Amino acid sequence: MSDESVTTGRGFFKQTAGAPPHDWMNNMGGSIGLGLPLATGAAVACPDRKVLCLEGDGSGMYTVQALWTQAREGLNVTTVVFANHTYAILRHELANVGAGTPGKRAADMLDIGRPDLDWVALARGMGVPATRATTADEFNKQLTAALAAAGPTLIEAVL
Ligand SMILES: Cc1ncc(C[n+]2csc(CCOP(=O)(O)OP(=O)(O)O)c2C)c(N)n1
Ligand SMILES: [Mg+2]
Repeated sequence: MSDESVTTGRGFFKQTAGAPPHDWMNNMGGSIGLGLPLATGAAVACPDRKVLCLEGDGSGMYTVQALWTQAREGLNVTTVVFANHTYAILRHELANVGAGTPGKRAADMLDIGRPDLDWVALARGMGVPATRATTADEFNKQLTAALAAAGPTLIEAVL
């Protein structure tokens, strides 16, 4: 597991406590952009193991080119991008300091929509097969297929 899921991921430890044995790698500092290259390196180091990368959409854009490396090297990585079209954690931080409801200019600094990123197109454009899940049922089917596939895959999980 390469976990850079940021606000989506806070509950995953409890939910995966009884899962088959796995290693869980998190960002040890605060600098985002680690998730995709970390997954890439893990797949190079352990070609016999599946790597699942849990990735925030904002964080993923910092190092999106890692997908191309995964395609070129045929690496066994499934990336799930949590597409909430925002830097959600920074919105929470703004609220936590008591700054109130952000105005338009502040909100624009925290939102990464307009245009929304098309993660399926981004991945395919770098040679990584990709699908979009808009329901939990679609996600379950796509994740099952992705984990069974050899080589890199990406699922855009629309939140
Ligand atoms: C290199 C770097 N640039 C900027 C930041 C500030 N920062 C912290 S979290 C974050 C946004 C994360 O957004 P996303 O990955 O979409 O996760 P979400 O909060 O939406 O769950 C940013 C820009 C940082 N920590 N590191
Ligand atoms: Mg986000």
